[in-house]
Amino acid sequence: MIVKNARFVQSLSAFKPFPGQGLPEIAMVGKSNVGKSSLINSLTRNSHLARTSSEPGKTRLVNLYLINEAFFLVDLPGYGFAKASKQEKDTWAGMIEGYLQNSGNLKRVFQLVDIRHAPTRDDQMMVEYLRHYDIPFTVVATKADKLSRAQRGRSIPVICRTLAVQPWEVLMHSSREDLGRDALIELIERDISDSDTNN
Ligand SMILES: Nc1nc2c(ncn2[C@@H]2O[C@H](COP(=O)(O)OP(=O)(O)O)[C@@H](O)[C@H]2O)c(=O)[nH]1
Ligand SMILES: [Mg+2]
Repeated sequence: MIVKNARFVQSLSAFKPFPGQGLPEIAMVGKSNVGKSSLINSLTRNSHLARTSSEPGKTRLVNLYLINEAFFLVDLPGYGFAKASKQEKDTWAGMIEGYLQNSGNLKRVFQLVDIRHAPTRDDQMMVEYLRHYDIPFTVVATKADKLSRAQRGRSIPVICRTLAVQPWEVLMHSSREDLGRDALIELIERDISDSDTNN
């Protein structure tokens, strides 16, 4: 698949109908600062599409990006931002859950974890949630450029163990080195063409 065009459609602070709703959706979830917005930019090869920040806790909305007028990439608020108040955390959790429960056409979640660190309790809870609701997901180990090949090889089993996933359910990615993009694009392509044949 070639990404011919990608555009921001809307930010939602609570789930409600949006233009284009009904097209397949692929959503990014993960801790604040793990690289969700950067992944959207990498997938679309547009470094200015989704706002990235070195400061955690910036995306407080559900941001919808329409790709090739055919499907949405959805940037969800990051969880696990230590400095947020309890009330803010509840609001974010509510937004993530509101989206995941209400999206009628969610094909897959990319569950992002930083390849350098063992997944947190929040990551584990998120994965348990996805499993519980039978939402297909793929774990994306982000920022792979920060580790050597040998270090990467050691960190994948830790991620697998902590999240109880198989090695083939984890894809490495780097926005800096354009690593792993093709595999993720292929996955998206499969997900959205499956939805064509099911309709
Ligand atoms: N080295 C490296 N840095 C990354 C990568 N992806 C994201 N970052 C950096 O991590 C920070 C957070 O990224 P962002 O996409 O805003 O994370 P988000 O909060 O999950 O949306 C930014 O400073 C990015 O430049 C990557 O693949 N490699
Ligand atoms: Mg972001």
